[in-house]
Amino acid sequence: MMIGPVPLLLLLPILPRPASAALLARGANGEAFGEPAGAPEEDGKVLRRSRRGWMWNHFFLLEEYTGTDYQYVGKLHSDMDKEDGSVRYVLSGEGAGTLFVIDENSGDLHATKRLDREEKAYYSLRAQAVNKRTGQPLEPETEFIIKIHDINDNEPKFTKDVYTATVAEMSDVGTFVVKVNATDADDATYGNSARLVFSILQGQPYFSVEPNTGEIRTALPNMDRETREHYQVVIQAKDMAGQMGGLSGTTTVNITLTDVNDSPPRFPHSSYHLSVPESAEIGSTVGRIKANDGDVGVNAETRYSIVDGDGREAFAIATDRETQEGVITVRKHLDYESKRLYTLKVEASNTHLDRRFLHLGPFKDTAVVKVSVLDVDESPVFGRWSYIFEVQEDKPVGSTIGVVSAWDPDVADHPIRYSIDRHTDLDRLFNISSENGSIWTLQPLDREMSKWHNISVVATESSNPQQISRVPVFIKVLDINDNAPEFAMFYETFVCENVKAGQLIQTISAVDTDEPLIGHKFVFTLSAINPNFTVLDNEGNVSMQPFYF
Ligand SMILES: *[C@@H]1O[C@H](CO)[C@@H](O)[C@H](O)[C@H]1NC(C)=O
Ligand SMILES: *[C@@H]1O[C@H](CO)[C@@H](O)[C@H](O)[C@H]1NC(C)=O
Ligand SMILES: CC(=O)N[C@H]1CO[C@H](CO)[C@@H](O)[C@@H]1O
Repeated sequence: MMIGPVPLLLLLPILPRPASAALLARGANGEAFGEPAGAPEEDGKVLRRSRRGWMWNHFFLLEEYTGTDYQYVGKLHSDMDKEDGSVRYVLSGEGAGTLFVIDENSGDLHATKRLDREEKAYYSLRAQAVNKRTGQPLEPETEFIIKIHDINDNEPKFTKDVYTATVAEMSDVGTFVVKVNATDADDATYGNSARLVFSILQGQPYFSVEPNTGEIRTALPNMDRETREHYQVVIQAKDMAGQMGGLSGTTTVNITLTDVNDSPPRFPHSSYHLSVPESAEIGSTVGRIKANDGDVGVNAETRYSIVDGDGREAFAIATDRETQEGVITVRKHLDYESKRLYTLKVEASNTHLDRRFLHLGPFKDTAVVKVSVLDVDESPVFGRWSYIFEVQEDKPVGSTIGVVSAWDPDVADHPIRYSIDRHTDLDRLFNISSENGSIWTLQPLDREMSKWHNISVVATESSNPQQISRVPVFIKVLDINDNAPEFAMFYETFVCENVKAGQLIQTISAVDTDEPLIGHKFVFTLSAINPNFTVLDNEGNVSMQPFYF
């Protein structure tokens, strides 16, 4: 950190001062600077001012002196001093007697300690020449300044130990990435101790640093994130304007290339083969295919579509946002027996295109997807959703009332067996031919007992009893007039002996269980002819039979 001592004491003039002081100073190197015009210079001897009003009151002292002796600062001399030993020099002010000591006889000024400019750059002191004998001042006190001269004892320091920065891949050469900053505690106004120059120690040829500003820029064209994403760049700052012997500091800059859409989606295979059972429900997934995209995020977003093929109607494709896969689904019912293989031409295309990189495209790709429909052992199919049969109630037992039919939709076309679900025909009124599906009665039917017999017929594949279908069979029993009218009740009629002719003595009604339930018309006649009574039909809904004498 410290460089060797360079004993150098300078003597400089400052602005004219209208004083009568006559104290002169001479620098440690014996040279005088800024001597007013016309001032004679005698090498090795104290300079005398040629003109009153000029004051030599600046000393310069190198910081970080490491010598064993006191560092010589300079010499004070009063022109009242005839060098006869009668003058004593007295020092006061900052550090007087501690940091700085004066030889009271010769006026030689020394620094007792190592001084650090970065701690304190100026010391303000006063000196006076007094008569040794009388103690009287020979002239007014004189102020002077000791300026601590900078040496390059501070290395450059970056404001951050580690910088992180990003820059888009494929950026043009010279694209700004980040600016690094370094400071140097040394005196920037003097010499080159604080003049920094940046250079790149690691990170070439990808990046460069501007020597004076610390701006890091890209240095290589077509830097591809998909090839390499992270770079560690080491930047050095060196003072002394980068010259030999300067001090240096380094910092690390972690640079990440950000993604641009420079990679098109590409199917890894030109054709795919998927299969789906014919029983697959609409909307169910057939399979997934994926076009690879080297980019990330929105730059890898891909949309899939079916652009051609005989399966355009039967299948659909959508994008899984998470995985960027194309998901093929069933769009309509499939039937192995009618079509067993579909072909789809699927296109994958990027959704976020970057105009600057379209020449790296096309940003889409196609693949052929063949979808095989797999045969599924399907249950028998009835010719109708339901059957309605009508049967007259007086049909003899064993009469066929209807035929149902079902078949196996599979290619194998296995024979079908029919049966009646006995839970729907607990009284065993019906039977069915297991071979031909014809249904007949096992018992007489009575509409007046039950007008409907709703049963369920089961069709089973003879080769696979698991394949079962059912169909409802509604059997309607039709009415025939198989019931005689009956009197609604037993009638016993009493007639008074003095009853008058034409007087109503009894109303009679009848019922019939055949259809219709109400509204039957009955004809009433007297079975025993007795001229003393008559029956009158009043043609009402309910038949009434008045008796007359
Ligand atoms: C159906 O099969 C039954 C015996 O199971 C038979 O009596 C009937 O004649 C057959 N009907 C037809 C239309 O073949
Ligand atoms: C049978 O089906 C017919 C027609 O659907 C319906 O009117 C009737 O109520 C049903 N009978 C029974 C007992 O379910
Ligand atoms: C058949 C019958 O009973 N006829 C009777 C009708 O009424 C007359 C008069 O009351 C009787 O004399 C009949 O016998």
